[in-house]
Amino acid sequence: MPSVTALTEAVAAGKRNDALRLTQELLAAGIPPQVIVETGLVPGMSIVGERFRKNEIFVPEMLIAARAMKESLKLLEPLLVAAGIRPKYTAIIGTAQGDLHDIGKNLVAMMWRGANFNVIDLGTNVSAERYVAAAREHQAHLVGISALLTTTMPAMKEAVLALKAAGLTGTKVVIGGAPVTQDFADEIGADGFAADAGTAVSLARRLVGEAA
Ligand code: B1M
Repeated sequence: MPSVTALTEAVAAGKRNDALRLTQELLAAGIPPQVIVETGLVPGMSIVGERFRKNEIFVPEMLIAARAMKESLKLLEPLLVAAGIRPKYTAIIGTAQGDLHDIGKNLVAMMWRGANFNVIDLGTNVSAERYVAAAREHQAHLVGISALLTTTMPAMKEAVLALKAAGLTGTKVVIGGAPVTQDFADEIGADGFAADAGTAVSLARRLVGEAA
């Protein structure tokens, strides 16, 4: 009998062929796709996030793990869609207006997907109005804003203020990026700050009311 724990370990180690094979075996053994995602893939990416946060692994290992997760998801996604199963939480993410840096933002998006969030990526140079419109349209539980330039931190503030002024009571705002700090998050009224992609996952889970 294949084990979901083996799948978790394959994802965490970035072994994509093993991840694919184990997913096939689990499906053949009758394990529902949602159970494979929740008990196999998500814990695998949680391990990756935690190791990254502790500087035990770096960006390349994280990308390799994500690739293993994607191999497995390729098999699972059509089955989940056919069964009408969608992730419980939706997150919007983008880089602040005027800012074209997207490597960190993409890592956070990838890790949120690994935590089974439905992530809508607005890309870079995102205006306050676009964050608000997307949060409203998708009834987002989270909006994530990334900034890498000190000169785009005011745009981040503008976006947070606009999201708060829009009265989207079910939407929490998370900010991050190299020049951003917890003090800045407190100052502009963001609901949370994460220093890295691993922490962004535990923060997101906490903010939507799931155990971190
Ligand atoms: Co730019 N750049 N850059 N750059 N660039 C920096 C950021 C800079 C620090 C370099 C330097 O001067 N030492 C500097 C900013 C100085 C400052 O404002 N304090 C700088 C500058 C000045 C500029 C330009 C103005 C240069 C110019 O044209 N004169 C220009 C601006 C363009 C613009 O945005 N309008 C510019 C352009 C570029 C490139 C296009 C060439 C390229 C970006 C390519 C791309 O992103 N697709 C680039 C790059 C690559 C960098 C450096 C070298 C690397 C950034 C990066 O990707 N880091 C950077 C110097 C450096 O950091 N060493 C630099 C890796 C990434 C994984 O880390 O993004 O911090 P990071 O993400 C982390 C965390 O911050 C966190 O999690 C991630 C993973 O742990 N995180 C979040 C990020 N977003 C988060 C969101 C969250 C939570 C956590 O919640 C939503």
